Amino acid sequence: MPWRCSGARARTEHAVVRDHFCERGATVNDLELATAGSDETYMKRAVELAQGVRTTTSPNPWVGCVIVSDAGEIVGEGATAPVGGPHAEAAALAAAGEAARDSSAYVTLEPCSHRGRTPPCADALIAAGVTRVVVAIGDPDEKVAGGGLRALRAAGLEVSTGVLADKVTDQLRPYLVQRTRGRPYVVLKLAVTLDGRTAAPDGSSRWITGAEARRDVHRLRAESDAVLVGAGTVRLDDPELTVRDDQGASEPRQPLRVVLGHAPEGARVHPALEIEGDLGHVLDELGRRGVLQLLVEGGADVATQFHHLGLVDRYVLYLAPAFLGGDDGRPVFSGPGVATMSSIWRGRLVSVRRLGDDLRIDLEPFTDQQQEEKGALST
Ligand code: AOF
Ligand code: ZN
Repeated sequence: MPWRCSGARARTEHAVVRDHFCERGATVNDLELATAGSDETYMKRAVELAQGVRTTTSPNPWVGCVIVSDAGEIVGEGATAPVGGPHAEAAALAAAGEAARDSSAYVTLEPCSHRGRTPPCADALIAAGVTRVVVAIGDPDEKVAGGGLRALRAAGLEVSTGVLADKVTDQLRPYLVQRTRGRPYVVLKLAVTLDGRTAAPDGSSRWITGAEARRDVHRLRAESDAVLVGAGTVRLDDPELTVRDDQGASEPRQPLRVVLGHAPEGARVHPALEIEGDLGHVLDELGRRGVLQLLVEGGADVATQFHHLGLVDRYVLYLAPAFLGGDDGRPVFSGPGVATMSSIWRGRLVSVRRLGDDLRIDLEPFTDQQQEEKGALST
């Protein structure tokens, strides 16, 4: 029996699409096709809003929120402001004003329940008269950790979780890693020729990749809270490690510059945190300082240490269509690698993108579970 268009209360449906189909005398199947996943549609918008503030909220998470009226109309949108400013929900509620009454809120991360630098978002949603809250993932921060969802439910709001959870888990990974592991999410960046070299025999490495790939590196730095190099790289390359725009001007928010070892006086990397010792402790210290994402930029010794200790969460390789053409150029890693094929390190290919004439290849280590599954398949 066809679904009746008129009078059907469809809080989670996209009313605009629904009306469009109703006018055309659509049947239930058409309607289901058109409206299915509309929770996803609003959450997708919230994810987009969060992405827009990716580089400005740290050490807070980049969160997006959309307020949707009972009629399915978006009446308010918001994203996390820089530290000390309103959270995503507060911004979206402010934009919605009175229209937030009886609405649904779509938030990428569980609303907070604590009074930190700003009042609790769960309370703000309740006070504004929101009746349903759709959340992608929980907030592992110990100040929240389920408290936001409990507060909303206790106040009688309907709460759904898990909408676009995988997408948001990916999007917020550095935040989630730092809050659960106490250490930053580690990105190892390598710029390499196709014959696997990072510098010529004389140490010169400017530039292996083209302008577009270098711009991308600046974006990678902009989303990182700290950039780390070894003291050797400081002596050899004298890098500045700042985030610059296309005109070469410094961006207002700069990552913490970290040198493993001592950076000579007068080096362009100053002011920098000079730190030595066990890399695990270095990461603990950076985690304590609120570093969510650490970008490791070189050189070979540092890359090798991070790699061998299994401390890299993501490998970003910029591959230039060029050869140094011998075995005397600088390799990606230093010292002995694995002795035999059965010990080879293989990563999971996350993405391959073309940037001008170069390629950007992202790899992740396999998780323990993925390793086990692979092992089971190959035996
Ligand atoms: C939300 N919505 O948009 C964000 C949240 O110091 P505060 O008061 O700014 O609180 C920071 C904590 O709030 C942060 O560690 C995380 O648990 C949460 N972030 N929560 O409801 C947001 N950015
Ligand atoms: Zn909040």
